Amino acid sequence: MKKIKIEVGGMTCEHCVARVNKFVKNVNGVKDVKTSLKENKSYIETNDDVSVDSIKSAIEDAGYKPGKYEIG
Ligand SMILES: [Cu+2]
Repeated sequence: MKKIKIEVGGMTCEHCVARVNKFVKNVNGVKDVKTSLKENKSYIETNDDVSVDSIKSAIEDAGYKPGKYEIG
């Protein structure tokens, strides 16, 4: 299990949060996603083989901007 914390730019309301959660959850191997509008961050739990790039792509596909991230 891996934990990824990543900044998400461009969210303005809870609909944005729901959209980010939906797109990130669709990535293979993602177990849980919690996104905070206040912090502009997503907290993601994944299988070990999930790459940060696949998470970034999902955020971009949702229409938002992935930023700095931490793994651990
Ligand atoms: Cu919104």
